[in-house]
Amino acid sequence: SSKPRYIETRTDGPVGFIELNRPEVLNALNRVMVAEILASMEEFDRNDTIKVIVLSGKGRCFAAGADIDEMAEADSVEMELLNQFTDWDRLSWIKKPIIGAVHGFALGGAFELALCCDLLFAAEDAEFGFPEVLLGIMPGAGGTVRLTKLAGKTKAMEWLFTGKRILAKEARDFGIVNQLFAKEALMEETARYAHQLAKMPPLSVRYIKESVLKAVDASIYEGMQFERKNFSLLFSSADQKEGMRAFMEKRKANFKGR
Ligand code: CO8
Repeated sequence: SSKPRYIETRTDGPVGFIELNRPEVLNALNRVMVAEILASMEEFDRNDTIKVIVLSGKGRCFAAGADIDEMAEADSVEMELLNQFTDWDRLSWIKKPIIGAVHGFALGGAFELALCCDLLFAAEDAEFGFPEVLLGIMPGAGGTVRLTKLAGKTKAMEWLFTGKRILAKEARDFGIVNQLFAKEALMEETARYAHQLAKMPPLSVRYIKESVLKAVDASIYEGMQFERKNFSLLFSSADQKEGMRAFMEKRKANFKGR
């Protein structure tokens, strides 16, 4: 595949890194960039050696949102025909855990991208928000849905009506962010965590991710039926046999992802 223009990717053992790389406009997400993010996520997802994906931004911030220049003159028929959000739908089919690392701004579409991550780490200077309302629009890539599911209707309305920024500590207190780090330590700590997570039995992690995402969306009954199937399925993996044998033999398990 040809070299992406707006992102940079690299791997370090079992961890695949994707960095938004358009710092001169604060990593504003244009459509090509979103397509590149998706293509690289799918490539990492297919790559057997990669167990965890890390998403971050180069320069001053994670990203200041969708590229406003690109959509300023659009009309609604154009927007409809673009069907740009199919890329975002594909994002929810990525099976491996995605860790977002946010420093500085994560606004608009970039906040939506952060909300698609399975775990979110942030620097103490991180600021999240949906400023769409100030542009006379609203979120379109899941913002009203994911923020409401995560933080509840009360705060979601407040934040979305005004575009008010959510500072790092508040984001952590509302469960939007898993953990905060000093700005200088964010990438190192995120990488360390990703490598630890990569040592977990990959099939367990995969089905846990699927089941949790299902639970966000489904009734308790439906979620539990789904969980039960995944639970049973893990009993035909070699890692289940290895994990339980290792426990009984009082040794460390050696997981293979099969
Ligand atoms: N789009 C295009 N260019 C941008 C964007 C953006 N979202 N954000 C910043 N830039 C550009 C600026 O125009 C500026 O360019 P130049 O140097 O050529 O003038 C450069 O980046 C640096 O930005 P500033 O000079 O503005 O930097 P400041 O530190 O003064 O301000 C802010 C930083 C507060 C983040 C400010 O840049 C800002 O308010 N940006 C826009 C934030 C915003 O409104 N985001 C939401 C966009 S709408 C959206 O995301 C809709 C999502 C729905 C679909 C998702 C599909 C991907």
